[in-house]
Amino acid sequence: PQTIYRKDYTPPSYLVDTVELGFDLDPARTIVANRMTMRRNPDSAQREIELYGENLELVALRMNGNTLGTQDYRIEGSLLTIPDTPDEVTLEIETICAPELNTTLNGLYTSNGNFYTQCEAEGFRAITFFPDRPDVMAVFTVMLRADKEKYPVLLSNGNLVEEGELGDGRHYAKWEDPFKKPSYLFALVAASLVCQEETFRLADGRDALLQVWVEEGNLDKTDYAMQSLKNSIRWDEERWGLELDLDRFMIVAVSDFNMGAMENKGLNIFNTKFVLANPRVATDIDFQGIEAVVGHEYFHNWTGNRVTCRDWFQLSLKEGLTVFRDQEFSADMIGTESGRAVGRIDQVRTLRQAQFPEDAGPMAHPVRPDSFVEINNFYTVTVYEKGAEVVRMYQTLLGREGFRKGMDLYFERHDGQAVTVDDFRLAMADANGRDLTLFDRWYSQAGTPVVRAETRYDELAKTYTLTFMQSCPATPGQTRKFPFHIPIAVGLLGADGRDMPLRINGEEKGNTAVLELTESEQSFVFENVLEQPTPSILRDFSAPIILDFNYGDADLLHLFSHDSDAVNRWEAGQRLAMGRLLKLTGEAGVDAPLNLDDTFLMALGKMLSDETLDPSFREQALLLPSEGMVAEQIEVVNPLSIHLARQFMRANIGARLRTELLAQYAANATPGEYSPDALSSGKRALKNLCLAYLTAAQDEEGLALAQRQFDEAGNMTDRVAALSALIHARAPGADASLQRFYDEFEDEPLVIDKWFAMQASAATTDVPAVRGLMRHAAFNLRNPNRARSLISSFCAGNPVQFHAPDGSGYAFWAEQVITLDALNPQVASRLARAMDRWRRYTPELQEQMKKALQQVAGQQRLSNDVREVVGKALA
Ligand code: BAL
Ligand code: ZN
Repeated sequence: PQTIYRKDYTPPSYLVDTVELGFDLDPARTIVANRMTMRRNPDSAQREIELYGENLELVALRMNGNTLGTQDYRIEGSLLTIPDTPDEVTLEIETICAPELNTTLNGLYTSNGNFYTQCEAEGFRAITFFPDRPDVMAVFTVMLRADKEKYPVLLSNGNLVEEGELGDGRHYAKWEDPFKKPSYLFALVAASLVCQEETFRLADGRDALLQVWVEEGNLDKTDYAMQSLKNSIRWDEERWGLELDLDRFMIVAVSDFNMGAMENKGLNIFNTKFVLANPRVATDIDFQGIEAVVGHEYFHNWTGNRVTCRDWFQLSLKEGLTVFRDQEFSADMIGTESGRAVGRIDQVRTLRQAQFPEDAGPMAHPVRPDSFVEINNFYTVTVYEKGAEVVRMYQTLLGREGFRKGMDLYFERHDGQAVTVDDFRLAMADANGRDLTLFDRWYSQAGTPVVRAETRYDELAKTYTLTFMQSCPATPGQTRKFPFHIPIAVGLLGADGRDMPLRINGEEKGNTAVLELTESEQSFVFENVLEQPTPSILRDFSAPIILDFNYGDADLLHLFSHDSDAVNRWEAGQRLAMGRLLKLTGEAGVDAPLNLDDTFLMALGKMLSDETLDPSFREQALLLPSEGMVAEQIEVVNPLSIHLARQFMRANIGARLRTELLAQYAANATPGEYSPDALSSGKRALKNLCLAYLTAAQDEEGLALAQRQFDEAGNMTDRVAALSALIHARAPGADASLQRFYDEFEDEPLVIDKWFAMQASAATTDVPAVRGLMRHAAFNLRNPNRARSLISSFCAGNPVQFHAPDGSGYAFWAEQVITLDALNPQVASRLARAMDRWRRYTPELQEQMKKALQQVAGQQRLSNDVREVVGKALA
């Protein structure tokens, strides 16, 4: 397959001013008429019109009224080229496609008999021939025609301008989007749906119509999405001065969807997972996800749609920025400092769990990649979450006000344009009179920087010197790295646990100083330091780096008890736990007896029972690093040793902190009506973690509590937590409870996804058991949520069984990647990433993983998506 390089970017040869699309919708044979007015781009040296089209039957092509024959144009792969074209052109193109045969869920497809589209990144070319690239922005008018009984609802972007009957049972609707947009933001829905709607007064006094569309039977699950949408609109007005620019804003939920959701202009299409919720079927985490994703897609209206990307290498321009915005939104919705910190801890966990491994593996790429084979493979944690960290660092370096000035300038300069991450960086720099040249390296260099810290206290001079040395490991295609511009927030704790006032070069810095690293080695001298301090480095996780500092246990215990920065307080606990997990893993690997020290357990116990702290924070502080995170710290990974070590630790916590766990289980009950607010969900999280530890220890009372909680649960959060605890503890009631759960929620697909996922990730579920679940009547490989709930949960979330010594997990993986690839390359390619880190396992496992990778790579017919992933893994 062909690699596309960022350096090869050239402007489009033609610009499109207007597009009129006519759809005669039929599942087997949809006719698309496309009429577009185009003009030569003065910025292009190219003379030809270039259009992209895939899986389309070309029926007619007319230029300025004249029909073109096959001698007038060329088609090579997906590129249609018309040479010798005049400066101004009207093209009329008629094509046919078959939505019901489209299992890729890219372009126009059917789901439960309804029509939906997904065009980002390059799905529009499966709908009609078009210069399908984000820097071609046009004004769209869309006419939809379909059977009225089957598809009573006809939606597209922008405003509804006309609708009516066509006779013979068909009807039509005409939509106009007043804003020019790239083709990836086009959408249509033709379906039998119902909606919750509301008019909402915008800050400027206009009324907007808000709608949440779902399949019949789901209207009892739309309140939270609607509320989240209203909160998002209000928040964007208040925090950034950004208003909704349309009269109508629609969200449509569809159960077959590759991504989480899509920000099509005025017509967001969502995976049902991020719309449908009520206490009976959705967990606290689901509610949080809905708020975040509804916010995310809404915020794209400015960061993505009004200002879009020049090319797909710039994807993080909109994604990193919009993730940052949705993170800030969620934090502001909680509204407390400790709630904000807990959200930040979740973000750090995601980075370490998923992004750091990506940055250290075969698919490592800069936030702004230099090349790709398949752009769909670059909707990654690096582009999204590391991209959000990069945006956050601007705010850390410039302050909140300075960052806002940069955002204002960015919109002032670039509204209506397709731009680059350089443009964003320059807006930030110019608005603040700062030179941010070096900051570009966060976009251009892959890999997680490692910052080693050393300290020296001079008792006589009363100075404390912090020296930092930064480096960054080589990544594919990038051997040499240059120093990054890294903000490191630092505090110093005295022996009494309080923050010391900080002074550097005679300047008072308050309790937290943001130090700026720009060189490979730099020292900072704190003055007037009256006693040897304990350093709290990288407060609030001020940069996406690995901090290499040799903390002793005493320092960590001190920070765990006292650090005023909640993120670093949590971090101290994680370091204490990680040290012990690594030691236990080593011991488990040689069958040595396992022991866990009292000091650590006492610190955990004290934290658990400290009721001055939010339950949600205590839950975070007690949650151990995952098996995957432990694996990242080890040179030669044996997943079984890690699992045994971590299980030993969990069981020990359960047994030796039994009294405290039972007490906190009782103290954090949330009687009364369910509410997904931060305090209640934090209490449930802590309570359910207590339950997980007690059952991990096979505590009889704990097991009885889990069964009772399952039997009596009034909400899905408590029900799933109890059932998971029963399954993982192999409790006698686990099987019967699983069956009851299934029977009760058989008609709720999102709950049945949980049912599959819980079983897939249990260490007792081996490959034959997964195959058994695949034969279950409710399993369906074509539905991405369902496929992921079983297959991905097993391959990526059940390390012990996936890495079974007999290689059965890898053989299963290869088989599923190959089967899925023929249906849906995007889903297959995600699953293929489960092998990213294969070179880090024991030689025996490596050999079998390599064999499985080679088996996939050796397939004749393979999508570019999967070929790129396995090819890079084997390279
Ligand atoms: N743009 C693809 C889905 C999302 O990031 O919102
Ligand atoms: Zn996004």
